[in-house]
Amino acid sequence: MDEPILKARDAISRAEKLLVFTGAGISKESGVPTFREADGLWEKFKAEDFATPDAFKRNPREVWKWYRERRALALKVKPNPGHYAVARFEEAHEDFLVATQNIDNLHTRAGSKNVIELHGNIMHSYCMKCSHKVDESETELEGDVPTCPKEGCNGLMRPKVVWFGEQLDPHDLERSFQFASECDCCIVIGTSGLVYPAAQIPFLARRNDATIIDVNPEPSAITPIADYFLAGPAGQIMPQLVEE
Ligand code: BV8
Ligand code: ZN
Repeated sequence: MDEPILKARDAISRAEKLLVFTGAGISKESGVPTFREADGLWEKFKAEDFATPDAFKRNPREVWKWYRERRALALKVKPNPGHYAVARFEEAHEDFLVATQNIDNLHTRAGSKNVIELHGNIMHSYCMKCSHKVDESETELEGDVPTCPKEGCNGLMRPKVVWFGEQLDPHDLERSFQFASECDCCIVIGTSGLVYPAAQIPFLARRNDATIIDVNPEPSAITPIADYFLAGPAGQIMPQLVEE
């Protein structure tokens, strides 16, 4: 086993407060596309046309179609060894948090309990008029642009995700920032580290002198502050970090 992997494993096993911060790369080996790579979603679709409040106002039908397709894919795929390794850390560390930018629900399906979904969850929707929430993995909403199932409301439903220009849930963000500012080890997995405010998380951990471990086949915006850059796919690297 490589020296950096052994050292990273040691830092993880010694950590009293362990934070895992993930992005699209951890789900790539499950078959969920990333965003900013050559074969990523933003190569085919413009973020401004699908992932902004304006895009939804202009063309709710197209936006819904896009999210339904992505939801169907997220339901079809399975967590991979990277997600399972993260869930194993939680068994060994009492003070533990996963802060994910992913909306695919795969951390929860892999058994992680303490998860903050910074950008929402594609399995849920809510009414733009009365905020009524629906879990689509249980009830499929009908119509090209579904309307609120609550009697008499008729408001438009939207996916429960955070679009560009929208505020993240202030409570979730504050909790992640607080945890990052206090942790002694932060594992960053599969993110380009370009989307803010989420990308602040590893920098807050660094400021607290936490050991930063970056798992990614390519260097990212986080790599310059990493103590250990473990180059490779999460599904291969992460299981090597789990203590037997
Ligand atoms: C806000 C959810 C304020 C829905 C997403 C200029 C400068 C700085 C900031 C800004 C700016 N202009 C605008 C902003 C703000 C903007 C922002 O950060 N823009 C950036 C891009 C310039 N942020 C916002 O708008 C945020 N809100 O600021 O609100 C506010 C305040 C008050 C009141 C009102 C508003 C909201 C951002 C949320 C955006 N939502 N999507 C959906 O998915 O449909 S963003 C999208 O990017 C995804 O959610 C994703 O989670 C996120 C991050 O991407 P990554 O996960 O990192 O994915 P990426 O493709 O980039 O990278 C993949 C990585 O994986 C690569 O490094 C690759 O090498 C690696 N990889 C590949 N294979 C593997 C692997 N790693 C491991 N294993 C592998 N096998
Ligand atoms: Zn409603």
